[in-house]
Amino acid sequence: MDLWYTEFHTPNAGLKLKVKETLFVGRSNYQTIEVLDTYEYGRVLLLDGLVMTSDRDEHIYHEMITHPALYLHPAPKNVLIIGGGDGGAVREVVKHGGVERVVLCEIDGLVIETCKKFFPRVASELNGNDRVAVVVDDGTEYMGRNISIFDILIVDSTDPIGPAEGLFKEDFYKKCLAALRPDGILVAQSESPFYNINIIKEMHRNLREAGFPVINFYIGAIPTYPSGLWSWVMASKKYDPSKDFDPARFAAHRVNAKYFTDEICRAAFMLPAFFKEAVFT
Ligand code: AG3
Repeated sequence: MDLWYTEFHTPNAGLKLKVKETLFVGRSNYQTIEVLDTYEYGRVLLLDGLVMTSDRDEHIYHEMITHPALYLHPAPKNVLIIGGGDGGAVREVVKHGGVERVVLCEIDGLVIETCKKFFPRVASELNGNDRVAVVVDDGTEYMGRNISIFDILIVDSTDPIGPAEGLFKEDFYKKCLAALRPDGILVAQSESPFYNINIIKEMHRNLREAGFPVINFYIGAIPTYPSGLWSWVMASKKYDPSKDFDPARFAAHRVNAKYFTDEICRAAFMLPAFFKEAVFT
């Protein structure tokens, strides 16, 4: 008998994966955590039934949530990641030799433990790298204790329902601004432009209200996420991806990546007409 997993992206459409085996089901204080072994995408991490990470396409998401900001900032040294308990974003950040310290602040310790066990390639830098600190805490509270410290802050969250709801609000973005150094850069995953353009519009409004003068969205293709078309937002007080990428920095040090290139890095900020119209007019 065939076993299939379905994530509904709307009541009438979704992602369907044929399952070899269910490897783990657990329940933390925050959410249900599951690991499936699938035929097409390898191991898949589900939080509250939604796909977060798959062996086959996680690199796209993790390269795109990290490298653009790490190339835009001229000398990033201190990086904070909120969420991202699978460790994929950490793995990409430490590829930048100039980064001295990466803090991963994930609210759910069981996500970290589960990923270390079932996704060793994704979580590879969560153990034994002395540039990496793993903190199990609420991101907002952690930032409150660390003012004007970070060059880059990455919000690698779930959808804005459940534990991550607050991470899309103006109040949270104000705290991000305070935790960043004056020339720091905030990056957050910003959902599917195809299905969630209203969330994107609201994030844009909330970031502006919180006091970020430079706000740019960018896109990439993630096959296992709703609609396959995904987006991230980059906000700062200073650096602007539409003019401040320095070709010399790309040339001087290249990271080993499978999706990200310096060309992708510029192209990703070129937005489809419907996106621009909905968010900026
Ligand atoms: N972060 C974004 C996941 C959003 C996917 N949404 C969905 N499947 N409905 C995932 C964490 C990866 N480090």
